[in-house]
Amino acid sequence: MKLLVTGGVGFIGSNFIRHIRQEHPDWEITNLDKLTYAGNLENLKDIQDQPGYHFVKGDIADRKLVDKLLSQGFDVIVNFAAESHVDRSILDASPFIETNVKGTQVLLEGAKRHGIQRFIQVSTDEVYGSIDSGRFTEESPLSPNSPYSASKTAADLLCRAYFKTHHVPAIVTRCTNNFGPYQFPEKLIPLAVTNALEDKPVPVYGDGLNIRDWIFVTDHCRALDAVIQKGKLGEIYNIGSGNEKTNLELIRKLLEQLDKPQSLIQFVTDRPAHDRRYALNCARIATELGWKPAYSFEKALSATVDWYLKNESWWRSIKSGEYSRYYKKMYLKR
Ligand code: NAD
Ligand code: TDX
Repeated sequence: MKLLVTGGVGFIGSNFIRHIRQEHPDWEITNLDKLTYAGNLENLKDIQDQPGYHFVKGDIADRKLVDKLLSQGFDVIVNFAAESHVDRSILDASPFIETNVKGTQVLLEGAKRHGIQRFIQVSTDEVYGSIDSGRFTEESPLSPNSPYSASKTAADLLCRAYFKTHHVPAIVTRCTNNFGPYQFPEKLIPLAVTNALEDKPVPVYGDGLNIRDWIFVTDHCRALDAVIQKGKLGEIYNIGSGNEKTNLELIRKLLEQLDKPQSLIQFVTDRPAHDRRYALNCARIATELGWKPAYSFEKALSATVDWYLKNESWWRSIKSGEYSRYYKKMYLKR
């Protein structure tokens, strides 16, 4: 099996590549990544020289490059490459349209021309928008509220259109909030843990009562592995673990685990159009593919906190770079 993984240097992509190396050592992986602020080669340092793994620096929106690469012959494309942070999409949506929309369209065209057997689009639960009670199924209407989620919705629907129109064998997955090792510290869990370790305030948007369903990244990778092997072409699969927490509950738990005072919590101005709650019905992937989450939330959260404690140089070097300019822009005005 020959896989083209895009955005594989980022948080989920790097965990996915590590998972596939372990579970399917005979699968060959080429990783196409632009190395944006979120792409850190350190994330795959242990794998970079292994046989059967190849890295290509480049942009998924670069048609010529994608065409040349796909002419090498691949069975599967797994598209993780994206601008992935909601707050950045509020500051400037342009790179989100370029990568998430145009980049996905370029990959779909390439898949069409080069006879790819499976195209996995890593979409998100955010395409559905917010739900106060109940759970979204794969048939629920799409109602994105941020430029990030609108760009992911466009990409998600392009997959449907290329499947219907051109028979590109696309499958879309919509997962809830991931956490785990190598997550960039602009996202809630690593931001809270690393700020607390530095005795800095932990910003909580609005009243802190927004709810997310948190899934350990390895469970998401296991689900994608099942979709590659057994997913039905043209299908959509919700992926979640039912660990619903308010942001405040989660941050309180993290501060407790780190033995840091609750007074580090700092309420700040809310995110515009802040989705109140995400929740998915994941019966389809359970019934059709036999996937269910394997990790308990408590254990996975402790393992994640331990990882940040043991890998201080990883996050400190990120926090002292481009990130520090973003952080000032994002939080000093709040
Ligand atoms: P991330 O920001 O950590 O990583 C994104 C990666 O994509 C980086 O390595 C970056 O360099 C690369 N990239 C960006 N633009 C590119 C381009 N034009 N060409 C090639 N590479 C490019 O993101 P993540 O959290 O790992 O998310 C991965 C995917 O999963 C995204 O598509 C995201 O929408 C989706 N997703 C994320 C979550 C979550 O909780 N993090 C949940 C559901 C879905
Ligand atoms: O400092 C913060 N304070 C805070 O209260 C940050 C960074 C976030 N929040 C809140 C906003 C959200 O309610 O915490 C929640 C989680 O925020 P993020 O980590 O930014 O994630 P979210 O906006 O929910 O989106 C994530 O899940 C779906 C990923 O970033 C997306 O890529 C994915 O599609």
